[in-house]
This record gives sequence, C-alpha cells and structure tokens, in this order.
Amino acid sequence: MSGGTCILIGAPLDCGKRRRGCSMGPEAYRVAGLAETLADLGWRVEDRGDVPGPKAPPPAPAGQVHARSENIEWTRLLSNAARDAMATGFPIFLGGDHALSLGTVAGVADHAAAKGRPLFVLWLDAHPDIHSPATSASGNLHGTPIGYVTGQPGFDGFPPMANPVPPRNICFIGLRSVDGPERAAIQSAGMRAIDMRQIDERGIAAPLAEFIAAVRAANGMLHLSLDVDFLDPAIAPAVGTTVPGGATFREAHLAMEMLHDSGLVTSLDLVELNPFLDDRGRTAALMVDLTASLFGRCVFDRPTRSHS
Ligand code: NNH
Ligand code: MN
Ligand code: MN
Ligand code: MN
Repeated sequence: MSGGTCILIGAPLDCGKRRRGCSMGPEAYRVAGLAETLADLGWRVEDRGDVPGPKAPPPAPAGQVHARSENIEWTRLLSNAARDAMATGFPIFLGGDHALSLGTVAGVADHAAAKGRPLFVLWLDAHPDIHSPATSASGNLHGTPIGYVTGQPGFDGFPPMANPVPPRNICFIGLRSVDGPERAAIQSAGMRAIDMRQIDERGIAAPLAEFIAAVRAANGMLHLSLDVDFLDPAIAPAVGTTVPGGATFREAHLAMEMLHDSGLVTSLDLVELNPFLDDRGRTAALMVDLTASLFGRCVFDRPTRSHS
C-alpha cells in the first residue's frame, strides 16, 4: 500500500447525533494539511470536495430517532460515492459523524462483492455502534452503523444492505462504552471485540496482528473506521462523546503502522471530529498524523508484512 491514488471525499454529515459541529470536520482536515501530507509520502491525491448532503435538522425529542430521512439520504449519497471511488483509488472519507459509515461501508461492501473478495472492517472506537434504531436509547444514528452494515433489521426506509458484512469479519478495538443490547449482539454473534482492558493486558499489537492475519488468510479487503473517541480525550479533545481511558498516542500510531505494513487496508473513514470542541487544532492535526502513519510515514523502513 504505497504510491497509489488517495481520493479525499468530504462527508460533512452532522445528523447522526444532536450535538452539532462535525459538519466542520472536512475543512479542518484540509486546513491541517491532509492532502499535502499524503502527497509528501508519495501518494497522488485527488480531493473530490464535499458530498452535498442535507443539513442537520433541529434536534428530535428525546427517545425518538433523530433525523431519519436526512440520514437515509446521506446513506444513499455516500454509498454511491464510495462505490465510485473504490473503482479508481483509496477513498478517505472526511467526516462528519459516524453515521456516515452506514453509507461508506455499504458502498465499499458492494465493491468488494463485485471483486469476489470478502470485506473486513476494523472499528477503532470507544463504542461498538451496533445498535438499530429500535435498540438505541439515544435515537442517535451514529450509534448504528455496525447494526446496519451487518444487515440487522429495524432500518426502515434505508436502502437495503445488498452485501451485508458478516459479523465475524468485524473487529472492534478500543471499546469502553458498550450498551446492554450492544453487548448481547456482540456476544451472540461471536464478534472480535477488544476492550481497553485487553489492550492494557496484552498491548494493542497482539490482538491487531491476529485480526490482520485473519484478513490476509481470507484474501480480504479491509475498511478502517477511525472514530476520534478511540483516542484518549487527553490527546484528542475534539469529540462530543469523550470517554476516559482511551488509546494512547503510541498505541494509535502503532496500530496505523502495523496496518500500513499489512498492505491490506483499502478504504478509510475519519469520523466524529468536532472542530468546535478542539484545542487549537490539535485533534485535527493528530488525526492527520495518524493517517500519515497509515499511509507509510515511519522512522525506518521495515520489510513488508513483518507483523503477521
Ligand atoms: N452508544 C451510544 C448511543 O448509541 C453512544 C454512541 N456514540 C458514539 N459512538 N460516539 O461512537 O447513543
Ligand atoms: Mn463511533
Ligand atoms: Mn465512539
Ligand atoms: Mn452505544
């Protein structure tokens, strides 16, 4: 994974939750120098600008699903954008909140199916986001993309998931806020779920290497969804749902470096950055630096595939 074409796609979706600000995310990544950083690493960069989707409506009453129709429209738009981009390069979706992944993963899954390859998803997040609109207590659809892409029921009005991702192809890393119905769903499907305690005990490298090995053994494509709240709030304050005890600077970079070496990642979501909550741009800058590690920035070159 080096020297190809990266396609930047702004997805200023801000309707997957009630607290606004993620609509400013794509511009923050551009200001933080994402395109220049990738170009310096030898990538050709094509910025397709922002997908023009609907704006976030006023907050729905508590307990009701917030902005269902806006999210349906974004899911359609982004699955098309993802399918198109996968045909020509490595798409990087600049969020936008995590509801954008209903669309991006759906489009990437269609592409993988057309290629006859299984799709795997790595979800770096404090939360598993495996609700359906029926199980979500908040009614915030950013808590539902894994429910949608695995083909769970309850997504009335959304485009049917043509190529659902098998739950066993999904790996969560960084979990520390899991709701009751989410825990039940993860356990009954036997999903790979690495919580912060496991990272404390084993480090991040061992469980990630196991997942990378599984993707390679299946000749899979790998979609990476990176939620800002995967990171510890002390280093990444610009997110509406901070949870203490997150990944450290080096744990996050090591994950990106190992994923780079694997050569398996074929698409990326950068989600939940809320620039309104940032501290002099440092969270945006950190997300750009993590992306740089994923795209090959390192101190010394290593032989490819050294980690599995
Ligand atoms: N589980 C909660 C909900 O469904 C929080 C989800 N929030 C996130 N997910 N930030 O990554 O509303
Ligand atoms: Mn999330
Ligand atoms: Mn989260
Ligand atoms: Mn939840």
